[in-house]
Amino acid sequence: MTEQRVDIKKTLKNYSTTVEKELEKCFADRGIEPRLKDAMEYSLLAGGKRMRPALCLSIAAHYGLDFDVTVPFAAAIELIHTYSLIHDDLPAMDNDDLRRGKPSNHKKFDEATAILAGDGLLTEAFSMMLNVQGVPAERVLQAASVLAYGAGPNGMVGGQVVDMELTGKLDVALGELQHMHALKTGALIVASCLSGAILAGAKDEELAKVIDYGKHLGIAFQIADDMLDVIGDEKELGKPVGSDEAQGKNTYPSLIGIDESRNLAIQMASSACLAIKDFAGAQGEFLRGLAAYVVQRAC
Ligand code: GRG
Repeated sequence: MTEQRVDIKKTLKNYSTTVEKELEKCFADRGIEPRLKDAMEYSLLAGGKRMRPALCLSIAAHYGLDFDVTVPFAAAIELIHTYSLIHDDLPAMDNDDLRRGKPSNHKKFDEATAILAGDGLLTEAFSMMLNVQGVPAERVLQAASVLAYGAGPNGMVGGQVVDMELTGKLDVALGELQHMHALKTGALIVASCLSGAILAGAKDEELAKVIDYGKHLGIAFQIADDMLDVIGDEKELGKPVGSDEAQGKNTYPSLIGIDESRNLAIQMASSACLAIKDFAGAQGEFLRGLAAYVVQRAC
């Protein structure tokens, strides 16, 4: 986990700039109701890290696919991520007033608009994916289907339901927490990785490596996110430190303590790196560096 020839922050920024340009075009000149367009763009262009599209782009590039071909698909993943954040902040869910340091979508607009902005983003994402040009149609269909699985009832939406069930519950087991996060946070990260490999036509044995990488990265990312809420980085979190505890959330630090959380995060990032140990070249370095970086943010 120590190689650092690729500047991870700079590379992530480059990916994010590329994706951002695509996101800015998504809803332009389409005759969409101005309030809905404003609400979708308010959250979509609010400065996220764009980590999930970067994973898709980098893995597709590792297997030889041009960025130009992958960018619309990768950007579509960010639409799904943005929808999930808008709905997660709603009063019926986490009831958060802030996201990325700004009023959450329903605070800036209203609840109904926020629900519809999320719906619009999710629907548009699948339209963007299915319209990808430059790769065989069966790969596009398979990649979009992977995203539907990761974002849907067997993935992120299912994880959100488990999260609601566990919130405020006492004596939650570590296994229950891990299951919840594997679905809520991990499934979209895995799907971002896997879809990039599928679009590029990677072989089955390669797909297994990519899934393994994504699963471990997802856990490392979630533990780091939980730790930031405790050790404090409001700039990174975009919401007050201690929000998880205030909401009765079970987190890695609340279950196993901060030191054990740190150890587990480092272990998960190492396992992610191990899964793609044979990825040579700049993308391999970036992907391993990213695994180390998500943990370093919180250590
Ligand atoms: C409402 C269906 C539905 C799902 C919501 C992803 C999710 C499920 C909720 C987000 C809540 C949350 C804080 C989860 C912890 C990990 C996480 C996904 C953090 C946000 O992702 P980042 O750090 O965000 O990639 P940016 O702002 O960089 O895009």
